[in-house]
Amino acid sequence: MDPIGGVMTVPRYLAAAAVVLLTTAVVSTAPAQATDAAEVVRARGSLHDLQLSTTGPFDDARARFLMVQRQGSSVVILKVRGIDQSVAGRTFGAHLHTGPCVTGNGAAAGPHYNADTVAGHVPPRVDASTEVWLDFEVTPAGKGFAIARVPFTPLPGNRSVVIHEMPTDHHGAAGPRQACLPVSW
Ligand SMILES: [Cu+2]
Repeated sequence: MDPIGGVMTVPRYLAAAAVVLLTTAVVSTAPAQATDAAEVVRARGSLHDLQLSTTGPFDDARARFLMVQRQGSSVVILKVRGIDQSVAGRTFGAHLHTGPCVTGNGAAAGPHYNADTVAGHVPPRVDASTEVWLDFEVTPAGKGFAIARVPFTPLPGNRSVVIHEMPTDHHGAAGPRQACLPVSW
């Protein structure tokens, strides 16, 4: 596991399954018993600007989000495109936050979704196993891709993926909030 980027090694079959789900128009749920079924959460659309007073690299960007929850763990994928190519090669922090994605209001997204906090642990552990960290490096074509696997299943709500200005550090901090994608389920 890379504690900085939050991108963990994912079993190849899981990554392949997740990519297929993300790129296929038709959703097919697992055919196994109900107890073994996967919950699939999807979101897509233009990013909402959280820095309205300045021009930013995500002003014209779009994103797709996929989360597959199964047997107590989740595989989460974030794909971003339309990023300004001037930031190619830079890494940006991104996380699942508890609150909604509201244009111009970064605070509305609230703190990171943290499974330890949800479980009532004080203080909560903050790392890529208790939170969904989706840092990505921008390609020369202005795209970003992140995949993470976490040993918990985030609870439903009106939530958001927030993209920050910096890579995520050991404390989970990544600088000012740049843009967000609404994720509700
Ligand atoms: Cu964040």
